[in-house]
Amino acid sequence: MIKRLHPFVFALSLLIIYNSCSTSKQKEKKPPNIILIYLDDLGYGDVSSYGSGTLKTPNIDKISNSGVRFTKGYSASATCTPSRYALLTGTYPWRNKRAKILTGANLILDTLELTLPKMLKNKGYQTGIIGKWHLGLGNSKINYNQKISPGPNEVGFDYSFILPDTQDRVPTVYIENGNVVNLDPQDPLEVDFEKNFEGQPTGKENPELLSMKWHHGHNGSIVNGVPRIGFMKGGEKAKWSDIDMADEFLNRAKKYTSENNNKPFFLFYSLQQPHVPRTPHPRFKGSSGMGPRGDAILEADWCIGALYSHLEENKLLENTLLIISSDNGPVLNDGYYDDAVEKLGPHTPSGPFRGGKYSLFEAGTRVPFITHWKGTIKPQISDEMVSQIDILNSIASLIGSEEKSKDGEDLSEVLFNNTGSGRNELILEAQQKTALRHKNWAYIPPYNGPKVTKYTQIEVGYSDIHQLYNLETDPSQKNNLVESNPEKAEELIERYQRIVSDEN
Ligand code: NG6
Ligand code: CA
Repeated sequence: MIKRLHPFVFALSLLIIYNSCSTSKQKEKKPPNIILIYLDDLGYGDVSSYGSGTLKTPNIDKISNSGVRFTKGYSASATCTPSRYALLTGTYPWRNKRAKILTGANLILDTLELTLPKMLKNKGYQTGIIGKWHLGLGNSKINYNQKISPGPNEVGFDYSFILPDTQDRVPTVYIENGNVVNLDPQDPLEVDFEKNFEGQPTGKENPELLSMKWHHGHNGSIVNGVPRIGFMKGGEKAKWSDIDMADEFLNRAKKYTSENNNKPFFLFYSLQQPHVPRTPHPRFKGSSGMGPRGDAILEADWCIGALYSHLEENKLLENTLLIISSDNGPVLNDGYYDDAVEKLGPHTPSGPFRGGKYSLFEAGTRVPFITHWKGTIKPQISDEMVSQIDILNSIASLIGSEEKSKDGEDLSEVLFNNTGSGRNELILEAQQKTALRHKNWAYIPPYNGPKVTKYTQIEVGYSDIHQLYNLETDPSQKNNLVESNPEKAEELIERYQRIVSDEN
């Protein structure tokens, strides 16, 4: 039996429907919070939803299975600083001669340059970075005992809590908004990358003090039993605890999202794992069966899951866009004896690809790349080519900003709307050398130099001759087609030269 509605009830229902439509429209218009979750040296095959390794990363998988998992997602470079430079500026790193692995260097970003956080700030966002920075600090010799500037806060971040370079480099202290955290003025901090300070133990001279042995490099100052690159003296109270670093960043990231949501926020959550030295908290010890590298990845996976749950509990998930990626491909032994090689077993950090960190081959830059936005992005596996260099322009387009970077493309449809096409071509960088991806093709110009990295034994992709690979039929780059397909080779050489000769 159909009951007739009382006219008042009918009018009220209409009003409720109208209101709920308009609120959902308003909701649609509200710019999303954005969290960029960036790992350090995590390989394509290190995430189990990518289907190639044996390590299990349930938390990243959960996000990847309910978002878009890109199978052709690239970092701009096969090392950290150049990738981070490109991520934040949308500019190819080979345009900036200073964009190479930094050790105690000055800021390589121009404070007038467009950056992702600046663009977001101009659109009313609150912006923060928590974790690894590695883009340099200051513009002359850094004095750690006073406010350090310019740094993240001068290139667009309202808040910064950073690990200045890498976990294996001094100074082993956190810097919050330009100030070394917990620094006692009575115990000033000094840093030098050339020579040691008198009387200070080093990895080279005091092996008896080490809890982790160095394999190559990394034989300077000892902090928490771990020898580092470079020398430091003083700043005792400010030194970080390596095993607590993941919790420190996670807790600050959680706090940031809870305390800054009166405006839309952008958080660059820049994890240190699984870069060396691998120092997972003892509660993860043995969790992977692969030694500290595997355990550090599981720790990172747990942190990502914990942040996700925090967003869920705080009802922030529907209005938060998550992007997960890595700054470069994987490496096993990167300077310490930590069983990464010995305990690897059948796991394949590079996935089906050749090379790894430092390499022009695919595994140098083909990395996990995931976007997630509950209720907006539909679950999907995308084979479109996307690069981290496109994140700035794509987010700009998403939130209605007119600002545009030099080399990025607007891939907002692909990244955030399950439609559209990715890039056709892309220049990749590894240790100041470049190569081209064009559709399914990879082209590497001839380069002189050792074919594998000295200690890590990673194939870097150098050869006396041009290299051409069809990634569709030969993802592991085994068959150089330069002789059998000269027309394609010529086309790609021409395309490559056209892009890299544009130096502006
Ligand atoms: C290299 C280090 C390596 C790592 C890398 C930076 C030596 C011999 N090797 O110079 O261990 O720290 O720099 O890694 O010192 S990155 O991911 O930040 O680019
Ligand atoms: Ca890295």
